[in-house]
Parts: sequence; C-alpha cells; structure tokens
Amino acid sequence: MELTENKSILEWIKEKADLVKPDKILWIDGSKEQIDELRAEAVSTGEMIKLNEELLPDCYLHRTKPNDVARVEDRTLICTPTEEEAGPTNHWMEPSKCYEMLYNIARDSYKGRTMYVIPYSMGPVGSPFSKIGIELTDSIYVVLNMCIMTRVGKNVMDALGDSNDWVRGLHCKCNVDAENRWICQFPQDNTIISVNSAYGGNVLLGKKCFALRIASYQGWKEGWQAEHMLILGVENPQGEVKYICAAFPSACGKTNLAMLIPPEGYQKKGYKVWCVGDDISWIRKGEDGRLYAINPENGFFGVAPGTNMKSNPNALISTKKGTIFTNVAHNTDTNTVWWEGLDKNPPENAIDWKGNEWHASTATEKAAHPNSRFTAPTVNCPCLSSEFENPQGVPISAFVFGGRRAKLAPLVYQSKSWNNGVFIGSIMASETTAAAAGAVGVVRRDPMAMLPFCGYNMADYWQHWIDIGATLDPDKAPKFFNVNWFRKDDDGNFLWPGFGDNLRVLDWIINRCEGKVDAKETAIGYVPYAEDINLEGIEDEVSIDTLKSILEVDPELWKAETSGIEEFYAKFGDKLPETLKNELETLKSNLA
Ligand code: OXD
Ligand code: MN
Repeated sequence: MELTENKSILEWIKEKADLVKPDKILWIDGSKEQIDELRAEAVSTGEMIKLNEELLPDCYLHRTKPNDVARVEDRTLICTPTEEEAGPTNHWMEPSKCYEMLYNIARDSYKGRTMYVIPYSMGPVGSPFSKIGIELTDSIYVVLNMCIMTRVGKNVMDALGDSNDWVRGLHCKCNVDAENRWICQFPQDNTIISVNSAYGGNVLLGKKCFALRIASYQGWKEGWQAEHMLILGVENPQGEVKYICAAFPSACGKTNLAMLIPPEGYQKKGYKVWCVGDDISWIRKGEDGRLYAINPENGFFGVAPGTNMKSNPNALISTKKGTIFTNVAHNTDTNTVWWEGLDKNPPENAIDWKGNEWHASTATEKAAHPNSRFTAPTVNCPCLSSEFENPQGVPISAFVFGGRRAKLAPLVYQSKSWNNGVFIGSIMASETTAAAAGAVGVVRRDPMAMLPFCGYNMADYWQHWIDIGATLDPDKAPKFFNVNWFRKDDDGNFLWPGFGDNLRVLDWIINRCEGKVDAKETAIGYVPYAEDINLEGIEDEVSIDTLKSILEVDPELWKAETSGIEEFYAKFGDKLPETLKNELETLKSNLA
C-alpha cells in the first residue's frame, strides 16, 4: 500500500518504475512485522546470515562482493550545470549527460526484483532541522540498513504532506559491476542515483549522499550547515553539559572520540561524556543567536576492525543487538562475528569476509575486511545523549578540527577568531597511514574532513562558513580549535596516549570557551600552557616535558606547510575567499 498521496512522490516513483521495471513495488513502513519478514526473506536467499540469537539477538551478517567494499571517490560525481559549481575537488559530469548514462545502466535492472520504497527522515520527524527523502532500492540489505540508520515510516510521509521538498534517491544494484559503478548527486534537482554497488557508503543514500553532499548544498542555499562532524557533550561534576562538534578525516578515531570513556580521575570527580552523533552534524542558528546541532542519523555505521572493549566499549556494546555486520568474519563454532582487533582469541573455525574457510592457526590473510562495518541502532549506545532526539538540537560551544600530523600541529591550539577558525578548517590535512593503499606519511588535504562530501565548490563552502560567522554575535559563536592526537617522537612512537585521555584536551577547550584559562599566543593561534592540561594519573606516561614538546610550534615546519597550503589554495583560483587569502598572508608574516 502506498504511504502517501503526495503527487510529486507518486509520479516520480511511477517514472522510475517505468524505467527499471520491477516485478512489484513494496512500501517500507518500518514496522517490526515487515522488518522481520524481510530479514527472513534475506536469510532464505543467503543474502544475510542470522547470528546466534542468545549472544547477538536480532543480529545479521552480510558479505558484499569483494569488488565492492568501500566508497569510490573517483566514481562519485557532483552533477551541477557547470563544472565550476562542483569545483576543483569534486568529480563532475554535466547533468543531462549523466542522467542519460545512468538511465541506460538502470533501464530494466529491477526485472525479476522488487522495488522497495523507503520513506525516511534525516533528523527527528518534524524537527525544524529535519529533511525527508525517498530511496528506491532493489536490495533488502539496503532496506534493513536504512531502517537502522534513518527514521523510516508512514509518519515521515505524514510530516511531509504534499510538499515537493524531499530528496529523490534511486539505487540500482544491477550486477555490482565495478566498471559501471556510479554514485551521482544532482544538487539542483535534490536527486541521488547510485548504480552497481551494494556497499553501505555508496547505497545507504541518507548518509554521505544526502546528509552531506546534497544537504551541504541545501544548507548553502538555505542558511544552515551540513558537516562531517561528530557531536559530543561533556558533563562536568555540577551537571552542566557543553557540546562540541568535531571533524576528522578517516582513520583518526572519530567514533572513539564521540563515545569517549573519561579517565578514572575524571570519572571519580563526576565527569561524563555523552554521544549525540559520531559522523554528521546539521547546524543552524537558534532563536537565542547560538548555533545548534542535530545528528540527522539514527544509527552508527562504524568500522569494525580495531573496535574492542578497550578502544571503544560503548561502540562494541552498541553492536550487541539489532545490528547488521558487513564483511566481518563469521565464527562458525559460536555463530557470532569476529574481526581483527576485537580480542586476542581469533576463532579457529571461521568463514572470512570473502566467504572462504579461515582458521586462526594457519591464516595468512585477514579474516575481516579492514573496512568491514557494523550498522547499529543509536539507542543501543550506553552513552547516548538524552538530547539525541531533541528536535531543537544542542547548543555548540566549540568546533574542533584535527588530523594526523607526526610533527607539525601541536596537541591543541585555538584560533584567533571565527575567520581564523575557518582558515584552520580549510587547511586540515592528515598524513596517510599504512591502513590505506599508497605511500605512508603523505599529506592529504581534507578541508573540514569534507573533501569527498562537499556537494558544491569548496571555495563557496568556505565562504558560506565565513558568512555564517558574520551573522553571529562573537560572544555567542562557537570557538574553533585544532587537535592532533598523533604527534610522534623521532623513533616514531606516539607521544600522547589518546582515547579517553583526550578528555584532558576537551577539558582545556571547554575552559577556554568559558574564559577560565589563559593561553600562549603563537604564530598559528593560542596554545595551552602545559600546566593547564590536567595530567593527573598519567604523569608516568606523559611527563610535563613531553607535554611541552607536543605543544611546541616549529616555525620552520610551519613555513614549509604554508607552501603546501598555497599550492592547494591555488586550485581554487579567483574563487578562493579573500578572507582566507588574507589569513594565509597573516600566518606567513607571523612566522617570518
Ligand atoms: C564514513 C566515512 O564511513 O567517513 O563515515 O568514510
Ligand atoms: Mn564519515
């Protein structure tokens, strides 16, 4: 049964059904009965494996094709009318040409299959922040993941009414042919088309495609922001909670920070950390003139390897029920899952992520794919914020940027102003790790961690940040910080323990926001006095001299960095905001 009478939706579905020719059309209402039926069907066809009901209730395992295990940035297109609108950091194709290419791939591809119609809301249904989408898909795996990651059901359609303001999403699994795989965003048309993939980031269209690429464009046009940022709340012993939005490139521990466990000393004093979101923030000015953020998602799509009871117990606990695992190993003795870094007991009898037998004692390859994932409901998270469902969002005290820099960036520094903060976000970069293919230690620029997710020209995006700042009363505007958990000594050892101890840095950040602590002005911004970072309980691990060394700003390294920034900025030609050009000049003269 159709869940709406909205003409723009019904006409669009008919048009797409005429193209892809499904055997039947099924609306997804998000009900437990329907989800159970779809799970049973996916198990009967082998698309999913039901895991041990006692140990992992309502949990399932799915394997993608080995050629389809990650996002594909070179096949992700921003289809604006002109190439300049997409900008130099996006791959672009002219819209009509792209539609034609995609329709030729999609034509008749649902024959013998069902078209599932998923009405979903990004953000709490009815919140002023929220936006609605429809995803058409021929994959039960996608339906079940979307039912975790977003809010699905008839109430979404009721909230939309007959409005035309909704995001169109068409996913066609086709033959999962890597040569014809395309993930295309049409920002002006509120449209996403994804073909020949069945991997999360490419096909759960609410996430990267909508909540970042399309939404960043919508935010630009409508005066709000969609950012690749976690949201966490730090509660002090007096029960006051301050909220921080933080952006990091991949492999910098974003989910771990979002669900941080305070060090023992902090716990004893009564500090708590609450997770509002681990990946995406939608940000708007509230009536009181402050910026507020929501997490538009309803689940965590986290990387499994490395997640364990030490690194991130809250994430691990979140995966214990109602979770879909993708490309992890299947422990066939217990009918549970395993991945590298889960524990020190790899299963002797397992099936690896490719579907082959795997034995810990003789294994030469990894059991789980390095980008294997869990899709877990946010409600499972023990530290989920009580404000998670708040339709007004949470007030933001600080924006935190970060990356992996062995020598350059200090543990933390604060920007000198809003525009200087935008500059710091725009020069974000991370050194590549052994986890990714290619050379190790190469600097990859990733402004605001939005490089693969900005749905328009990055120069316009920076100007949008600057324009938002101009509308805010400086006393109410969030402050900007940059952190670097990854400083190394000359032997390549990390100097900062990271994980829960990062709260010591967040503590300083919050104190700065409240004007409670002084800082040292340097060429790049305000750096803490070492004595102001609380080392109680880790003095043996981090001496005050070590701390001083990781707070140091080396002008020679920074001078070299400014050449890298200049080179990166040059890509944007005349579109580079004047403000950022000036910020770079100021940094250069500060260093001289
Ligand atoms: C993610 C990503 O999956 O940023 O969140 O790649
Ligand atoms: Mn992400």
